[in-house]
Amino acid sequence: MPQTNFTLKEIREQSEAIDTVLDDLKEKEDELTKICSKSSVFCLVGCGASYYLALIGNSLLMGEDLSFAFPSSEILVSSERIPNVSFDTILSFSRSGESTETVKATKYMKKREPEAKNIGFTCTEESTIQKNSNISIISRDGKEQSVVMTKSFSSMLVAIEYFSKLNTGENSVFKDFQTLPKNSEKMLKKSEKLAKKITNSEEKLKKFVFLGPGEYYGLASEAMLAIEEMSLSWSKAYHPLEFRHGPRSIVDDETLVTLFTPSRRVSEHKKLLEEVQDLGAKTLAVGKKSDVGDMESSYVLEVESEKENPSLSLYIPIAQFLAYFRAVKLGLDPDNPQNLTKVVKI
Ligand code: F1P
Repeated sequence: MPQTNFTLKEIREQSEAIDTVLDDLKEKEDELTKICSKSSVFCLVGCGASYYLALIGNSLLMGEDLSFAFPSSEILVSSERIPNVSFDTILSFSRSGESTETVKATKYMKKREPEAKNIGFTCTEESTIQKNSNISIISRDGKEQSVVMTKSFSSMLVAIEYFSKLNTGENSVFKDFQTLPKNSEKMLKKSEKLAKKITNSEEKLKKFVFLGPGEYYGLASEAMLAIEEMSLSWSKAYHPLEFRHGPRSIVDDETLVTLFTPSRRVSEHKKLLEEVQDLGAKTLAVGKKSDVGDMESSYVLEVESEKENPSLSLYIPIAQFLAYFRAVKLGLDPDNPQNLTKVVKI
């Protein structure tokens, strides 16, 4: 069994990374609020896991303003398909702050919209994304050795959640996040324990499906990517009720279907999970006790939070731990994922 170290260590460190990024957000809250007060049309860009951050941010901002999220490469390859609107705020997501496509996409959008404000979300000080932005939110403790994004993802996720709350006009948002680091610590312990249990008891599993509606779809997509990158396993992400329209064909007793459950339309999601179980799949319901507590599911992970809408950073560790422990069980090395580099420079 290969000796792996920093990926697991960094997954376990994400509550500290969240705590630190909250300090940066609090420090910049006034400046960010000023930008939000003048923002109405957002463009969000990122690559890989950072594109999934853009997807989550897009869903959160769309409730309040007009928002569009693009894989950075699409800004470059399909620029004629960019909606003909006047973007006033560009959000660039990049752990490294150096992914060529995100650097170029941001430059393209700023050229197209010279008046637009650009906010960089990164883990890397003095990076190109940071230097080129009007203001940047830096998750200093999100900086990691792991090729696969782990604590960088969850801490940058908190940053876009915080920003989207500021954008609703809510002021002094910091108080809404004060219990998050503690709840994150609790979730890390619960998630690691459950991931080990599933990995060790469900030997037959070969396929992993992650389901999430709205802002949870970006989360499901990141869960899918973590499984693919670390364990080289078959993995997919869908909006939950889309699963009936074809993808359910793959379900069998070698499939684990994970549902990231918001506190909305719970009964419909509960029914879907029961249908999937009837097809022979193992299921994992992740959500607040009030939503998943009575769900018919092979496994349930109750999210520790007193909030109506808990931070999505509490939902992702289970997928990261599942990916990690499965990889190690398969004799792979999560610290050196096959075919991947930490930054894609072209
Ligand atoms: C992040 C990213 C990762 C991917 C791989 C290559 O880019 O695309 O999502 O897993 O590690 O880098 P960025 O956030 O640094 O721009």
